[in-house]
Amino acid sequence: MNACPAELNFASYLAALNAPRAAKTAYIDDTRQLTYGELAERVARMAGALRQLGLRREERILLLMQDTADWPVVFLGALHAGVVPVAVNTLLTADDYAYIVAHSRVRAVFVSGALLPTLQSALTQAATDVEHLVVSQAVTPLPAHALDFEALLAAAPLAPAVRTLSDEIAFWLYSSGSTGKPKGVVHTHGNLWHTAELYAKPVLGIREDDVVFSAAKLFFAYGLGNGLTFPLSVGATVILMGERPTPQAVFQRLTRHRPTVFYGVPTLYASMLASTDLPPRDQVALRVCTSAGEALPRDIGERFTRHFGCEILDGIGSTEMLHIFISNQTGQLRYGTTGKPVPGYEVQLRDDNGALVAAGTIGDLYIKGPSAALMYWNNRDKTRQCFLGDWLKSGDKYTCDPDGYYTYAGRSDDMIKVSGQYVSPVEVENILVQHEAVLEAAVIGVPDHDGLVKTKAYVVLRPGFEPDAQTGAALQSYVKQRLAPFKYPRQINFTEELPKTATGKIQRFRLRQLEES
Ligand code: 3SK
Repeated sequence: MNACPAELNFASYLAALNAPRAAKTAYIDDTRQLTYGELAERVARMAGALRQLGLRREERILLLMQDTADWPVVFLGALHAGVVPVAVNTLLTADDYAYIVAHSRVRAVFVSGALLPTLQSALTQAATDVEHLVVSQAVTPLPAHALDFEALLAAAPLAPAVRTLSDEIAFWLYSSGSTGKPKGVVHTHGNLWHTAELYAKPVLGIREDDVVFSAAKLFFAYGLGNGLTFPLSVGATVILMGERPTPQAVFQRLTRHRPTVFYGVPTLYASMLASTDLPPRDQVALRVCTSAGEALPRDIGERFTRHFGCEILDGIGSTEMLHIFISNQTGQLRYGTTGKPVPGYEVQLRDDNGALVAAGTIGDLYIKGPSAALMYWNNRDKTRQCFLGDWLKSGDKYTCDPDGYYTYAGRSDDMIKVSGQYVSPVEVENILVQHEAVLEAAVIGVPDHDGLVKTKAYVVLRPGFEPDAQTGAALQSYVKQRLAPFKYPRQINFTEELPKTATGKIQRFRLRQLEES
C-alpha cells in the first residue's frame, strides 16, 4: 500500500482518479443517473457556488439530505472548496437539528425538499449563523430567500480545487450516544483515503466493475464509506435509494440493478430472510455483502449464504474510526464472530485496570489506526474519555479466541453483572432468537426484590405464537439448556417492538429507563 500523500484534497484526488472514466455511470438514484464526468463537473460547480455564496475555507455547511445524486455533489463540492460539510441523520427531530445547527455554527444549509419543514422549525428555535438555505428537489414552493439547488448550480462557475493537507479537517459527522447530546466527530481528508486503502480494497476487494448498494444511508459513517469513499476510489457504480430500506425496497434494487456488493445491517438481513418476497438466487448478482451496526447472528449469516451463495462479512466500525476496523474476510469467515483486526489497525482488549485480558475473557475494546477522528467538537471531556493518545476506547466489550477471532459481547454500558459474573446481553439474545417463537429479543439487567441484578428479556414473538406463561417458560428453559445457568432470563416481557436507533441498533438503555420509571 502507498503512503497517504501529505497534501491531499480527497475530492480532487477522486476527480483525477476517475477522469479517464468520464462516460461511466457513477451514481444511479431513484430518478437520475450521473456519469463520472458529470459528477466531476457538478462538484467543481458546487465549489464555485459555495464561493459565490461567500463561504470561505474551513467554514461549515449542513448537509441534511436524502440519498440522491445531489448528496455526493454537495459533500465533494464542499471538500473541493475547502469548506467543511457537516452531514446529519435525516431522521432526527427539529430539536436535534436546532442543537446541531447552533453547535456546528454552519453558515449554509443544504436540505432535501421533503425535510424542509422540520429544518425550518429547527431554524426558528434559536439564533443561528445560517445565511443561506439551499433546497434540493423541492416539493413545495420555496420559502423567501431559499435557493433552488439546480438553479444555484447552473449559475455557478467551475472552481479549481483548493490545496489541502491530508491532516486538514474535511468533514464532520454527528454521533448519537446512548445518552446526552449528539457529538460532532471531526474527520480529515486523509481518514477517507485510509478507510478505502485499509478496508475497502483489501478486505472487500472492491473493484471498478462492481455495482454497489448500501442500505445504510450516506450520512452514516458506514454508508459514507459504502456509497461514496469506496466505490469512487475504484471507479465503481453506486445505486442510491431515497426511501427507507424495507426488505421490499431492497429486493427491488437487488433484482433491478443487480448490485455485486450489498451493505446491510443484521435486522435488515433477518427481515429479508423472513420475507415471502425473498428473490431466488438467480435473480440477483451478489458477489459479497457486509454487515455492521451490531453483531450478525450466526444463523442469519448461514441462512443468507445458503440461499444466495454469497458471504456476509460481518465487521465492526465506529463513527470515530470512520469505518470498519475488525472484520471477517472471504476465505476465513466465521459466522457468529466479527472476525479479525483489519491489517493497518491494532486492537486490544483491556480489563478495568487497563491490563490486557487473557484469550476468551471479556475486555473493553481499544483501537489504534490511521482513520481516527481528531476530536469531538467543543467537547473536551468526551474527547479525553474516548481519544487516549494513539488509542481510542470504543465502548464495546469483546472476547478474542485463541485463533484471534473477536466476538462481540455487548456495549460496555449494557453489560450485566449477575452474581459477580458478566453476562453479555448479546449472548443471551443470540440464543433466544434461535428459538422458533422469537423474532427479536433484547436483554437487560434489572434488580430483583433483594436488589440483586438478574437478566430480563424483552421478546417480540413471530406470528402464531402466544405471549403467555407457557411460551415464557419454554424460552427460559431453552436458554438454560444452552448457557451457564446464571445467564437465563429470570423474567420475560413480551412486546410488539424493540426501541432501536436509526441504524437498527437495539437501545437497551431505553428498556432500562422503562424499568426505572
Ligand atoms: O456500526 C458499525 O459497526 C460501523 C461500521 C462502519 C462505520 C461506522 C459504524 C458505526
